[in-house]
Amino acid sequence: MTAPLDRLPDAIAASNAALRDAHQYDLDALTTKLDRRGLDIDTLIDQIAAFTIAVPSWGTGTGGTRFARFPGPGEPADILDKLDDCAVIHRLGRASPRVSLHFPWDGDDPDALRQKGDALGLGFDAVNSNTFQDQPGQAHSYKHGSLSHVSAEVRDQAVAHNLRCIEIGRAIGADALTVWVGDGTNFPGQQDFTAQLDRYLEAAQAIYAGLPYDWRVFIEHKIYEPAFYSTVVQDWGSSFLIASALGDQAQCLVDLGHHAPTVNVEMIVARLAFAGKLGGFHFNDSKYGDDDLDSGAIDPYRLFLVMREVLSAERRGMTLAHMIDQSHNVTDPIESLIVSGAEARRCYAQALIVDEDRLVAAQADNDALTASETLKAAFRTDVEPLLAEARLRSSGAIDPVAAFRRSGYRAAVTALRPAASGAGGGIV
Ligand SMILES: [Mn+2]
Repeated sequence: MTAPLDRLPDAIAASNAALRDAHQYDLDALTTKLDRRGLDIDTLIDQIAAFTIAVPSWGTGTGGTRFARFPGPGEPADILDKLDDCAVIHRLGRASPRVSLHFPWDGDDPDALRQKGDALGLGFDAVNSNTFQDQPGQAHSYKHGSLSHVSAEVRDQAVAHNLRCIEIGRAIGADALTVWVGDGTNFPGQQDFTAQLDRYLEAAQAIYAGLPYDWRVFIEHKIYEPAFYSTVVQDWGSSFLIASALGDQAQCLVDLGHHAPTVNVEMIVARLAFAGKLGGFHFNDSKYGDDDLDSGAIDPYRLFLVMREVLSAERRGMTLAHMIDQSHNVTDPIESLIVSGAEARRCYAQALIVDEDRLVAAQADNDALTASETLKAAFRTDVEPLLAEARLRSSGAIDPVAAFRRSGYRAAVTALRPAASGAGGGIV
């Protein structure tokens, strides 16, 4: 029997053969159009190929909500299965050569992780700690918080876990730690805001002190949930304050879904970049809150505007960690992660073709309409042929979802992997 991953090359070849002529026709048409603007197609394709985005190990299984989880067929049973799925995503989409791991969900065996990553040709992006959930056999509970807990024993336990994450991360070649805590309150008066932040900062300093010299720590904020009255690291202001207090190796991570619905997220990105404290992203999309929907599924224009700020920051020399953080409930997670990586690249490509000279001139003339139309002209451009060509040139699929379906990978792993339990809520 063909091993599931070995089904991909033939499927990619057959799928590409069927689509190649139409793709070339579309690419030629777009080349002609961009040529008129003086844009070099090969340069653009190289820039697009250089934009990569890490997939989250936890996103390869069906997420679920606090009501239920409805697992799909062939769900990964452990982190090694998850890494296989991540390899499928990258081999088809060519946008995600790295995986972001979450501990202790992903075990405690760096040698096994590294060997599997090497065998699959995958690297590792920022590692994530989890102090928002209790694990079997854990000495102290995080029910009432972790890094900001009133008890020093709980805080110490949370710090020790983060230090272990760094240790595992070093062993697998990662160079950053993302810290998100669920700490907060459900009732006014439940905790003192100031004392709580004091405790958080002291614990965060102990983690920071354990960072290797070439590592970064990303502070991730979130407006609410699981705490519904107040959250210790609730907004970019708190995140900036914390990252500033910790030092140069601490930066802010922007999860696109962690803000109030009307907040101007692209402006937050610009502000953090201005301050030199923008470290990375958790890409996803949302309609109401931390919905963790697929990137670009709800508001692709906002994703494009965020990507303009990303590109601007990178053009000024900043190194940003691009990661996906999504929960897939009604789709095949592999397909969602392929499409989400492509959507991020699409908006990045559209940002690359913005007529910046025209935009700057419009701004200088207070010509708001031309400024807006300049952005929309780039956003309206169908850059799919550029994305497909970037994939094709690196042995990926012109249409990665079509190639994935043709491969029969999901059916093949379903036959091999045990059926997943639907019990309990999903990830948060
Ligand atoms: Mn996140």
